[in-house]
Amino acid sequence: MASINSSLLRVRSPSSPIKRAIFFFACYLIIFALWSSSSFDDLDSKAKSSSSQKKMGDHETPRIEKPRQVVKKVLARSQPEGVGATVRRSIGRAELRSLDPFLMLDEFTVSAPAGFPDHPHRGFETVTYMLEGAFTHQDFAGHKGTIRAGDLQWMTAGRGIVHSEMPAAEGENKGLQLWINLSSKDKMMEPRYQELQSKDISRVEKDGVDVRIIAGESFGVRSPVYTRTPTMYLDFTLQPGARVDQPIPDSWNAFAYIIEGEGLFGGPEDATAATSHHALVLGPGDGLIVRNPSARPLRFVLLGGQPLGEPVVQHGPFVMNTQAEIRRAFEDYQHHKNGFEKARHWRSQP
Ligand code: FJE
Ligand code: FE
Repeated sequence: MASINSSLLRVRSPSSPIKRAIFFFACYLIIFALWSSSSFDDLDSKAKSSSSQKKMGDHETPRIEKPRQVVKKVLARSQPEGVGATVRRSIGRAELRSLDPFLMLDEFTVSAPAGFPDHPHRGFETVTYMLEGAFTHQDFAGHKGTIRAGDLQWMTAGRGIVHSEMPAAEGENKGLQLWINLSSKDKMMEPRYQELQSKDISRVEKDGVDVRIIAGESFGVRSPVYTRTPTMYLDFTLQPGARVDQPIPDSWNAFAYIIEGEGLFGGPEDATAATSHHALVLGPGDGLIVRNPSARPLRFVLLGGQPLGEPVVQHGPFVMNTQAEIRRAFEDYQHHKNGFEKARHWRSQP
């Protein structure tokens, strides 16, 4: 074996000087060809890996070409809601009726025995995100659960849900409830729930920015939540001096709601200063720049959604496309039909 190999591999150097020169030149060409093909492979694989990293997220700062500016600033004042509860309504108040596909955003503060006892929904989704304390929900199909600070419940009411939402911890229970409209084709779908515990919500921390990705994508990380109406829901905390550049699809409506602290929204020039409990409607563009020039942390949520562009007829907890559909919703609820069958005998447990 060894002798066969060595004879096959033996290379005899040519004897005459001219033949020797040709031999070395040929060797040089072969070596050069091998080297250049491998280095092109290398460049190619580097290009491939960097583009996939962009998708997968190496937490790089994206470039925003046309930053969105704040076009409207609305203070959410406290108002009574439910039974003895208080909400700060931003989207859904008179100055900001709705922002397609968003119907309402309430920052709620509730201490027992106040709450939101048995009530129906049809035609949209409610997204409840706890900031402090806990809330228990029960519905007429037997779903029951408690969400605590950082947990999320994404409920697609579809054709009908009757439920109660009540505080579950001592003292003040705080959170955000967002209502997202459903397109006409989804309004009568079977109800469904997506529940996420705080530990299941993706989080990225980079350069003084901490983002929890409830829906959509930030710093290359995507949420597992399925949004029937394409939606972005991000919870940002910026340390003093931090800045974030967050892309938002051009065609979407978007707003920010400040939970705590103060920040500069939009810009880089002509940014709008805003403090807690303000909603900031964003104008056209491909992203938002936010900075925290203060000495305290800034916490805000950023919401974006693809507008449905459909007529909205809302009557309390029913949101449909026409007045006739609203009448049908009342009738179905009263007569326990078309999705409200279980409402006949169900009452929430105390
Ligand atoms: C309500 C219909 C409703 N804001 N914030 C009519 F669905 C409600 C309602 C809520 C609500 C619930 C939570 Cl947990 C948080 C909320 C409205 O349940 F109050 C009225 N009047
Ligand atoms: Fe409700």
